[in-house]
Amino acid sequence: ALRKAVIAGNWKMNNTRVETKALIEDLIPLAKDAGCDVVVCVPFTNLETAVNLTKGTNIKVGAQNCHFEAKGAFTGEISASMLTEMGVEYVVIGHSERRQYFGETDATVNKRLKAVIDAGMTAILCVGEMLEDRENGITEELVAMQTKIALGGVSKEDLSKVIIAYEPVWAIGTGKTATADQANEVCALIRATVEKLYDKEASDALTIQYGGSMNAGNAAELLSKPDVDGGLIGGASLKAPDFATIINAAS
Ligand code: 3PY
Repeated sequence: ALRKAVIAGNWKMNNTRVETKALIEDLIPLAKDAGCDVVVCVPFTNLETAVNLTKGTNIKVGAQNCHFEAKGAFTGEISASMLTEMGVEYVVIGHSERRQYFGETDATVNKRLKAVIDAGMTAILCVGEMLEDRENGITEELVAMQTKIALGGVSKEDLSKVIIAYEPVWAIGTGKTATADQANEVCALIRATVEKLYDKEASDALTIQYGGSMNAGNAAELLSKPDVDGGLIGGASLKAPDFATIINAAS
């Protein structure tokens, strides 16, 4: 990676409050000398615990979703200001699990992304193709389209509040990882798409993570690639030593 890396754990729907406390307490000493930015994206119910425990440390806290409206009749949703009030600094937007299971579309991803930025938080925007798309040879078009729609109406200045995570859907929760070259190829394509939308200065500054079964064993090789600026880590972020190995590989 040519840029300072960001290593973010996506805990998904894992860990109770008690488990959150244990994991973060294990992680703090292991991550304290990190040469990259470290984020843990935890379930809503654990945000307050995570923010309190990480105060004064180099670990930042993220949520995994955020509604686009400021308030109102949206049962089960959480607004951006509810998150900022709690000290949350990052929000994962458009993870493929939300797109697949919860009806998330490129249009709602765009709205959520803008709500996160407007609230002063950093959005970790997930894009990526399904296996079928890759087999049909439309990875480039699809990922470029997801990126363009998600960034619609986002100014160049606000782009500094966006991280893009390239997560091939076929590599999520399957144990299959893209090769480092495949990951770099699509990360570079995303960067080229952003350059066309904005300019080279903006695309050079953008953090683009790889996600999809990144783990302690494959992180170093993935992170050695010039366009891979970090990782969004699923299962391996649930074990402090594994997550620490990835942090060290990025430092
Ligand atoms: C995974 O690695 O499984 C992820 O989805 C990370 O977000």
